[in-house]
Amino acid sequence: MNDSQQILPFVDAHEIRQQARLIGFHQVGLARVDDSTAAIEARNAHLQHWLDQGYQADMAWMNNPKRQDITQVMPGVRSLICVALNYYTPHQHSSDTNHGKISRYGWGRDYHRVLQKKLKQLSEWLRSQHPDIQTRFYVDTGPVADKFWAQQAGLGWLAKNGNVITRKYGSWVFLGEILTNLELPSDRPHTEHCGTCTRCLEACPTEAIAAPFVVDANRCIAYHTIENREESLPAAIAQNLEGWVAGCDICQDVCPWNQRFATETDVADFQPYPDNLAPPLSELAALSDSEWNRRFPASALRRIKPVMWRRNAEAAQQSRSSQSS
Ligand code: B12
Ligand code: SF4
Ligand code: SF4
Repeated sequence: MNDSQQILPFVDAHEIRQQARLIGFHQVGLARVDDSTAAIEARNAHLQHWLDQGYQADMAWMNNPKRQDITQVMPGVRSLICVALNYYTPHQHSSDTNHGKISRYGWGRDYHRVLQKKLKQLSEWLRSQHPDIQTRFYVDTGPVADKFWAQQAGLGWLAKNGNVITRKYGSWVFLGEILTNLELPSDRPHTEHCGTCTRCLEACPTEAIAAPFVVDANRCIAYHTIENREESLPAAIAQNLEGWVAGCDICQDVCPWNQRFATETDVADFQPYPDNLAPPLSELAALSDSEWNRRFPASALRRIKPVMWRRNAEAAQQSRSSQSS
């Protein structure tokens, strides 16, 4: 008898789903690692191609070989419990050109904290079922392909705009997962439903969607405003910011699935901090360290340091004024 046979009788998949929902996750799905072998190979080939093209820009951590081999992340992993949490609120971005645009993912409390707290609860419950059960959980916090596993576990599909779209909430969901040594029954991988649509490719102001499903970070406003630590932004980005100073939601805003299925979240933590909805560009261009601390408590936007806010806001101001002159 192997370990999993000893463990299996103590937790059934139905109970796991029920527990995940009780904790507040909006979607939950299961993926067994050995059911995903062919998909993992195809995914790794795509990822390797993406890396070979240099589409990771300065995100050298994307080269970590563990990202291509989940068993290096957790030896003995057999299954993943994948979860999604809806973060949509009906607020809209300001159309005033004196205001900067902050993308929805950063409006409220840091999603890493919100999901980690819930994943910890689910993990602890799982481990309490049997002493041999092992778990590790991630929310964009390790070399795990959150989108790939979400698709394998049937939560949604990897869409042409580079995001996972769910049928229930569109792409306004954060993804996380628990890795476990439990052998769980796989859900069916989600089928793809972009069809012939190309709205996101056409709407991207910097042509960052190099081909359907493939985002080139070098050309993506989200990458440059959040991850790029250089003193100035490349001209092709700076001139096309369209007011975005922290991330970019354009390719999600235009998506028909989001236009039809976005639903307000019940997670109070994702309600926007008031200062994040229509921040004057002039304020951001002069943001001091202490003001940065005050404005972004427990926020994913702390990844954007004060000097980056000033750089982004100045570039957005300049592109606005050159467009109006
Ligand atoms: C690197 C990264 C980025 C990079 C690169 C973006 C990207 N799409 O990969 C940058 C900094 C640009 C970025 C931006 C954003 N990100 Co980000 N990011 C990640 C991260 C850390 C890794 C993603 C990854 O592996 N990319 C590498 C490429 C190769 O992977 P891929 O998109 O899965 O590529 C697949 C396809 O290209 C496919 N493929 C390639 N060729 C072909 C051809 C065909 C025919 C087919 C079918 C498929 C196919 O195969 C590849 C491998 O599976 C994840 C967290 C995580 N740990 O997974 C978050 C994550 C993807 N980001 C997230 C978010 C919210 C964002 C932003 C929306 C934030 C914002 N508002 O600004 C933007 C969206 C930009 C966009 N259009 O994608 C969420 C997405 C949630 C969701 N619903 O999908 C994630 C999952 C974090 C989380 N845990 O919630 N991000
Ligand atoms: S996030 Fe913005 S810049 Fe990046 S691919 Fe989407 S529309 Fe283009
Ligand atoms: S806009 Fe169209 S092509 Fe792009 S992700 Fe949405 S459905 Fe897919």
